[in-house]
Amino acid sequence: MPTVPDDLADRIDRDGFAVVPGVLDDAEVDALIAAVGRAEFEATRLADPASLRRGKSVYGLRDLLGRVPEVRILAASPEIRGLVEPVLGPGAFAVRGLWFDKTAGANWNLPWHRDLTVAARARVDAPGFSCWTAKAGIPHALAPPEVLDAMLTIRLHLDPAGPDNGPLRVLPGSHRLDGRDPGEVAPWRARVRPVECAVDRGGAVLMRPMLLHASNSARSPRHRRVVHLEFASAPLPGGVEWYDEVRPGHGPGL
Ligand SMILES: O=C(O)CCC(=O)C(=O)O
Repeated sequence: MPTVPDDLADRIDRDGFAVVPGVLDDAEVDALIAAVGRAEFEATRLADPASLRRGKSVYGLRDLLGRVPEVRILAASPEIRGLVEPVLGPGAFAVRGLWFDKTAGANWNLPWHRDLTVAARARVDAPGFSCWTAKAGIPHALAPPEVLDAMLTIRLHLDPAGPDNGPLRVLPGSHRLDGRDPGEVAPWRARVRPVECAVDRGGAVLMRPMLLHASNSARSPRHRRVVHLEFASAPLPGGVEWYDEVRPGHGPGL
């Protein structure tokens, strides 16, 4: 089990992120690489729209909770609950899973942004939700800030991420909008020094989705595989429903 820092919830509240080493051991990382690798191979073979592509190269997969039973089990495991519950409380549940890789064939970069979308069971034109779209057939919308503020993302690193392979960069504290426009980036860039999240294999980055984050392409591309899990602890407002809800003790194999 990882050592969960006593001040984890305070750090997430203040900085919007925290790096926690040693969440998964080598065998758990190997098992996840194999399980997600199989799902990615299958999605590629079927030209499944859930696979994220750059040219011919696949660099990620959507709906990981629905497609990879091992990830569903992981999201409800004691290791992950031990990180989620201090921040979101015992009623938290996983709502979305994504997979990202960065390779020589798909050496992508991402500009500064916040994660503002949620996946829903169906489109409902409720107040605060906008820009509905379908991603791999799943309805997604921009969500109200109060929904995003109450969420937590855990990015589990299956390869080391360091200065030369495009690690996640964050602007500490930028998750606190204090009424400002979520689209605002320049004032934060001018005021806050970016932090590079170096993470070892098996470590995790916890972050609020509203935290401004970015990543450069890798200087020396090699795998940089990440299982990205999003958690919430309350129903969505206005009759919108989460696309998925994974709790301990429910679902296949748990
Ligand atoms: O893995 C990364 O570098 C960033 C991925 C990400 O933040 C995103 O897609 O929003």
